[in-house]
Amino acid sequence: MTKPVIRIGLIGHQFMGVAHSNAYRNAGMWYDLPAKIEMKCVCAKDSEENLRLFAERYGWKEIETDWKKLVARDDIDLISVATPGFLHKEMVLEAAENGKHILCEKPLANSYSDALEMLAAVQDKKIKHACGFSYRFTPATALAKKLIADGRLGQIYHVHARYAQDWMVDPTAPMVWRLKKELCGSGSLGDICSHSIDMSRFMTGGEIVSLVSQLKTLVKKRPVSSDPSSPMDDVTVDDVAQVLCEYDNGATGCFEATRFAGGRKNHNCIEINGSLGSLYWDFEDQNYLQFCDRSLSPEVQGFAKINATADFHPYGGGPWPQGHGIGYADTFVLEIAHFVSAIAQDTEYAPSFVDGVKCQQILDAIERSFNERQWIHI
Ligand code: SOE
Repeated sequence: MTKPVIRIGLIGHQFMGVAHSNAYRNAGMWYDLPAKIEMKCVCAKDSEENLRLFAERYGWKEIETDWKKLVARDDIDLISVATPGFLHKEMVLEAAENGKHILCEKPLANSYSDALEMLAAVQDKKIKHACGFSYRFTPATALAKKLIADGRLGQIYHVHARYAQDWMVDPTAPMVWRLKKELCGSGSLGDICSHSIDMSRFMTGGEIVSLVSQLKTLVKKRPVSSDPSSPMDDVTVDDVAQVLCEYDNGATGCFEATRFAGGRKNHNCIEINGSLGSLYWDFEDQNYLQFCDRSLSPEVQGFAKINATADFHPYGGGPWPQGHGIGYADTFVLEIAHFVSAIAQDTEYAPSFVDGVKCQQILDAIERSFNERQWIHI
């Protein structure tokens, strides 16, 4: 039986555009998909010459400089939005209007109200929608979810998540779009705390019901460029976000997101403690899940370091035999393999825009709590 073809239009050709391109190009190689992926067209705000070089290198058949033309084409089935957050809403609304399936990078939008509008636009149409919380597609994080769902941690007491990087710790590092509120919505909060919030929902199934927060901009001005005589420009977002919260299942939570933690390169980690055990996962050691099983006799209790790469682990432990592991790019390959399969088989997909909106609601509450200096009940 011939497989249906899903024709992709990508918008954005920077870091996420490359991650999406690699995933569309390799998903069908690593996984036996129920559909064929056709990398039809890449669109970005760049010269035609640069776009052509990108298309050639990453495997796109055509180029387009006007995203509105791309989302209206009747030979495109799926739009991948890999642009800065300020563009997400208009692109998603237009793509939804044209009946396209949509994968939109995280965070879904630059505000909760925009995210709600985007969800409404896709819900009353027969289109599938995905929000790019790619870390869910790590065998070790999915194993954590399974162990919690199987009751191996018992009652969940604590969620403790820290997402720490250090690419902004140098105050002379020049201005980037991720530091301007009108472009990115928020700083570490939306960029990386969003992953921790989603991961805590994914692993525990719990929802945050109240929170209090602190947001801080540590370096308030940055040079516009690396040129020594460059003028300075204002940073208009948080550099660090810290949150205390409570979940609907009674658990307490603590989050920190910063890009000023010297030595932390992509230290996306989470620990979950329950009545029967604990889990710890760190992206910088992403193929392993640490699990403390309190049902064992005390003299042998402790964190066991599980190599989550065997074929009986979630997602088959990755595309290779046990022990070979996965990398950052593989989570996007798994994410897109699952999304394309959900489209071809008309099955449920998560994380969808519903998860994107839920995360945006928490981000909004975190900003309100800081601005109003009080606990916010969601
Ligand atoms: C920058 O902090 C960033 O690229 C995030 O935007 C990504 O979501 C994360 O996966 C890596 O770091």
